[in-house]
Amino acid sequence: LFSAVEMAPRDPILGLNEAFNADTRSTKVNLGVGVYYNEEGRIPLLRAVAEAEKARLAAHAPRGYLPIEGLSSYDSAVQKLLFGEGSSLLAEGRVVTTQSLGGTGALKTGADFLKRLLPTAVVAISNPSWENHRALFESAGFPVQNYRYYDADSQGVDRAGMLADLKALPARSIIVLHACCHNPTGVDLSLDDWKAVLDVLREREHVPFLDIAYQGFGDGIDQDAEAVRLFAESGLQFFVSSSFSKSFSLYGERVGALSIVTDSPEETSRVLSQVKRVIRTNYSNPPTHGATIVGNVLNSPELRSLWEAELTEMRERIRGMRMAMVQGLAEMGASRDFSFVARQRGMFSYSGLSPEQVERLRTEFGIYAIGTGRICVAALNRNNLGPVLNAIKAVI
Ligand code: PLP
Ligand code: TYF
Repeated sequence: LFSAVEMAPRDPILGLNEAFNADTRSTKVNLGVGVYYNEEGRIPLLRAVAEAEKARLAAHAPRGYLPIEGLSSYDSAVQKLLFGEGSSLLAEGRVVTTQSLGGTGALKTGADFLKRLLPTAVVAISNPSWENHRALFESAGFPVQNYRYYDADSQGVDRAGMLADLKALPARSIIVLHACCHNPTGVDLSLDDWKAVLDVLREREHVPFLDIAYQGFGDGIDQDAEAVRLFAESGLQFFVSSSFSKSFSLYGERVGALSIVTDSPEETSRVLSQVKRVIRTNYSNPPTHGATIVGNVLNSPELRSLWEAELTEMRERIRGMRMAMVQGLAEMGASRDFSFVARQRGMFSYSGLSPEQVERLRTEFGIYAIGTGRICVAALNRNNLGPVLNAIKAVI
């Protein structure tokens, strides 16, 4: 049965993690995987989460099956976070939201549903994008293309290239867009860029699929939902995959959601019935713990404000590390200008380091980054910053 099975390639990011764990140097630093570490270099357990868990444990709640679409108090809290408290779409019953196994699960459920709706469509993702975007949509059966996005010369968005590529795709293509904190570049669209993109999507009847995995890590909860809100006002139908892995530091609990904007409550109930069918034939129904915790935090005024304060602290710590990196390298007389790092948003920076320089960082200094030059700024802290900057200066 298995004699002809070939070794599958490792996930480049998770594979790097394995190499990091096997490294015995005490000075090693992991800037590879996209995980937020606190000032002590640990993945935080948020106080809002700990409080909600304490209450849940004390309640000795039974663990029956959740509905196929997940916990309804969680699903509606997600909707308000994405579309805003006063959203007219929500009031009109035009959003389907189902709890998912992280942001990845939302993408996969959405992709499987779309395959039934648009079996011959092309999917387009940004160049570059999160590695898993291509693999997920290909495994759902779609051909996946790139649209131009990152412009290495300006360290910004190739707006003209992006718009031209979106125009050139076959009508009714599925367009995956990073709503904020672009992974891997850290380079986001401006509001004007979003409006221009929206015009092309409308004109070409493309189906937008907004992926928002870092809400609150850029400029704030509402600010980071700017693109979602703009699309909500546009009258278009679209998909949103969202994740609490980062914003609640609940990576392993797999807490996310798929939201789909429809034209009417009647459409909403038909769409929901089909999404439930996709879920049922994949994993039946989602797990209880993570969504209960997130739902309870979002729906409790005290825990909610505690969470918002902790999220602000994470966002500001990352911002501080960006500034410290720019300033530190300038003061050290680095041979290159790194001021672009301060303009990027979210956890990541496309640092401009070459594959050879990344390789030297790892072999000579025990500093792990992605071969593309992506570094996770959220893994820097006051202790490892100096050694990391010295190493960067040495390899450039
Ligand atoms: N989408 C993007 C852009 C991501 O960077 C990630 C990162 O993990 C995900 C989706 C997946 O989120 P999750 O870990 O919740 O599955
Ligand atoms: O890009 C990252 O580092 C995060 C974490 O298959 C991640 O999004 C990386 C690879 C992967 C799943 C999650």
